[in-house]
Amino acid sequence: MSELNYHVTHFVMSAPDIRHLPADTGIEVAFAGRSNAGKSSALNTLTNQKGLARTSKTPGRTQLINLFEVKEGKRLVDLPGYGYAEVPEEMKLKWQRALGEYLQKRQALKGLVVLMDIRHPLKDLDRQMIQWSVESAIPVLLLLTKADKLASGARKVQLNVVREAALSFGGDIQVELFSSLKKIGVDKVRQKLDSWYAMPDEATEDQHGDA
Ligand SMILES: Nc1nc2c(ncn2[C@@H]2O[C@H](COP(=O)(O)OP(=O)(O)OP(=O)(O)O)[C@@H](O)[C@H]2O)c(=O)[nH]1
Ligand SMILES: [Mg+2]
Repeated sequence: MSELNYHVTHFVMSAPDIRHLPADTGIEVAFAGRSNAGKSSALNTLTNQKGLARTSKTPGRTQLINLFEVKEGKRLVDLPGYGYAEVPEEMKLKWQRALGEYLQKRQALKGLVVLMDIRHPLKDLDRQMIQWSVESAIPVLLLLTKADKLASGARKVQLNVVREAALSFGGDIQVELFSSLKKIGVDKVRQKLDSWYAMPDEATEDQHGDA
């Protein structure tokens, strides 16, 4: 059982870059990954709400930083997917800038969920995301998504391969299997998020409370 009730999560806003986000306080957990990796689906599965985050068969659907609130001061963030080939170069650079900026400047960011299709893990941009997080001392939950696409033997092999590879980054990285379709790994995600949301919130919270 998880501490927080993720089912009550609601949409807050979409922003083209970090300047449009609400005050940089509280705790944010962001979902990042290649376009089509299953980020929006995972958010919907986690919160048990079909239409919370928009999903699509067309990669590159989520082009904005989408913000959701689980509870006051505890937010989930659906980040734009990276690595989609058929997006114009200029747009790609714009997203990548928004993404890099969010990761490097957002103080509220306390945990990053990196989602990778279990059949195509650890592409260059995934590695870059993980590297960024490790350098910024942000813990990472690596999810191997669409685990339902592999038979259970192949699934375990892939999990071990990625766990082994994750060690080389040296940071706080946990690797788990995930499937929105078959609801694999959902409790693991909720437990990890609970632990991140339970982190003490330095200095900011009291100034904004109504106590
Ligand atoms: N088989 C299977 N398909 C999935 C799973 N999760 C997502 N998909 C499918 O993968 C496609 C992309 O899912 P999204 O959740 O929209 O992916 P995304 O990472 O948010 O994509 P962008 O917003 O473009 O970055 C959709 O067609 C989903 O139905 C899963 O667990 N199993
Ligand atoms: Mg999406």
